[in-house]
Amino acid sequence: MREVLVVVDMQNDFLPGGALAVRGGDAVVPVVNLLAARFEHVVLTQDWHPPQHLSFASSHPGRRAFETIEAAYGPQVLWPDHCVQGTQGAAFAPGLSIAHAQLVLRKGFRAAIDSYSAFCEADGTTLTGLAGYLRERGFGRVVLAGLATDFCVAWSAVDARRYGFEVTVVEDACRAIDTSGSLAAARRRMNDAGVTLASFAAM
Ligand code: VGL
Ligand code: ZN
Repeated sequence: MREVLVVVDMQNDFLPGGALAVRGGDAVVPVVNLLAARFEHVVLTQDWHPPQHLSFASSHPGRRAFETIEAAYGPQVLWPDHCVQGTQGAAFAPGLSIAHAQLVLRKGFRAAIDSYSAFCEADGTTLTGLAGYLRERGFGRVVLAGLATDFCVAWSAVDARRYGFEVTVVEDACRAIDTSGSLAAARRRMNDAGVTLASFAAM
């Protein structure tokens, strides 16, 4: 079966020192590079928000980061401002070395809709076009790595199953934010969706 590696949000703001730092985010850069070298086909995703994005706590006076609000489409976790379009924080990690990546897919660019998933935005209906792209190119299996395990990786993995792909998440090529039990919940949702959780050594 033709397979593609999707590398999720390996951006400065998710590394230590960044606006929404993921613990150990820097440690997975070399692992992701090694993993990517084994794949002929690689897609990179890039979280890409306009200033004053709905997911930013700063857009909601009186609210703080990591609180949850009720958006028009359902619950939305509020984050520090991160991955603002065109900023250094939104740029790929300097150590990321995947020159052969074939597509960079940006997501979260609509002011009023977040998008953890690389396939479908948080309103549950707005598609990014990735499923169509991967299908047209004949891929049957999607392998995922990157940041963060419990948000963009997990949502992308579950959606990839929903759109009919075989899915493997390389857990040690990912790191989690883990707020309010989000990692345990994400692993449960991935298991229930039929996502295979693997280690780099098993790849
Ligand atoms: C992400 C929270 C907000 C991620 C993106 O890449 O997992 N998490 N935006
Ligand atoms: Zn984001």
